[in-house]
Amino acid sequence: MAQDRDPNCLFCRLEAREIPSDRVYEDDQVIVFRDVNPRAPTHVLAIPRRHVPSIHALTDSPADTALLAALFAALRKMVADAGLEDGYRVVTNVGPAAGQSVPHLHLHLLGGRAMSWPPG
Ligand code: DGP
Repeated sequence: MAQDRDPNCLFCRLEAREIPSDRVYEDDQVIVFRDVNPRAPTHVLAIPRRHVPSIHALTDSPADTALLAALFAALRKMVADAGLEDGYRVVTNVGPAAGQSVPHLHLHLLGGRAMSWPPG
């Protein structure tokens, strides 16, 4: 299993409240907080409490399968809270070539404006 916490990881530090954030949801596996640099009227990030570098590091284990389900379930709650049922986008950048700047798995939820495709 992956190391539970990386003391040098920004999002592990945010999870531990060493770094403040605007937390909008939490449960035993997942926290959701507002992105510091929002790209849409609603822009939150769902992260696992334990350190996972990206979805690429996940396995087929029951624990990882449950973690993915928990991340999406948390975002679905945010969709309902923000009234985004008409449309929204969920993005996870994996690796530097895709623009991942924080190496701790996070799902972006963006909504509240029209979105174009493809992303840059
Ligand atoms: P990505 O580029 O996919 O790795 O997205 C990382 C996101 O994390 C980016 O949209 C900005 C956000 N972010 C970076 N540092 C912080 C922080 O300290 N607090 C919060 N709330 N968001 C952060």
